[in-house]
Amino acid sequence: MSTFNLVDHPHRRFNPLTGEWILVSPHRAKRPWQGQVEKVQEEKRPQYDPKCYLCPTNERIGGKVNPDYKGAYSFINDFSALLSDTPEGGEDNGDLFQSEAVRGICKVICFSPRHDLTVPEMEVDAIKGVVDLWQDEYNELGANPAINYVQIFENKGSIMGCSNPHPHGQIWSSSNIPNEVEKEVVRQKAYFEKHGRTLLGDYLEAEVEKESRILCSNEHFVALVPYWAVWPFEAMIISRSAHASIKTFNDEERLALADIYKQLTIMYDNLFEVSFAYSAGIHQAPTDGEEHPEWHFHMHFYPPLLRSATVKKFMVGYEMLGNPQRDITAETSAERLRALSKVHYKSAK
Ligand code: H2U
Ligand code: ZN
Repeated sequence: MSTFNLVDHPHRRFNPLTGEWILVSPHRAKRPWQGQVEKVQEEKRPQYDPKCYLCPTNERIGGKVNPDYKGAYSFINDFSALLSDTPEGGEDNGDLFQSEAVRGICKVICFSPRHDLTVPEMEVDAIKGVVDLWQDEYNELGANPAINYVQIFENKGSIMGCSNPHPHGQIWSSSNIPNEVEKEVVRQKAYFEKHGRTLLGDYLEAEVEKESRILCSNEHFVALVPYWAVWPFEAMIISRSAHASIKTFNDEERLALADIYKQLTIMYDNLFEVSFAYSAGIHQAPTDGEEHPEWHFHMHFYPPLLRSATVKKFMVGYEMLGNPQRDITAETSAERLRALSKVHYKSAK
């Protein structure tokens, strides 16, 4: 038997942010692939679509009319999952029946008035407008005493259940701290108490040294495929300094976040020459009135595509019952993404 290595042998990797393990089966990535690999023909969208409920001046489903907005624009979701006037309450019937009322405010953010654009095709200055609005929303929603967490996210592509191709994201802010965030609160707090430094600060330092999982970077941010990635081309953007949240980013840092968001999404689009679907979102300090020196700003990208513009990974079987699994290693994914052109495939044509 040969000696163990991460390139050839099945192994599991630990995610220090969540405390969960993921199974890696690199030997399976060597299987021949006989399925589809075709490119998809993407429809060309108009700059303005009179039937789109996110385009400027159009009427939304509930009857409200969008202003003739020129940059990033946000509004209260007409079908909010959380409501600000839910009465306090819940059920506390022993260990088995627990429930609790949740209050919150949900918003939709149009990234651009242009119906035909996506983040990788927008100008960095225009993307900065989105980042500026994220900051304003985090500050404003977070200042509300009823709001203890502000989840900013983007669902992109119909295969992610996104209902409209107009570039947009969402914010769900709530009185409770959601599951994924709570796991990271616990793990980052324990790490900070033990080491006096943020978990992601130390992780980023080690990754920058190793280089093998780094995708791109600028003065204030680094994008990488995390060691513990679950999705085939999962990535994270991590701030070089340990900002607990977007609140303390200055103008230059907001521009740098816009820049790396564009760099990463260009890589993504270029991988299969298709507008790359994903769910992405910011994880940052809860707005529960506590100090959170353990928190380190980061953004997760969870894209489902695996082999081509149409073949995606399914989280099923063992993954639903045991734990997630991947074939291609995080290092191989990083290598493939890094090798791609830095110019968006559409503008290169
Ligand atoms: P997706 O990003 O998943 O497509 O969601 C778009 C959101 O826009 C969705 O949460 C909201 C939906 O409730 N929406 C409105 O607020 N007004 C509308 O007129 C249509 C959609
Ligand atoms: Zn539109």
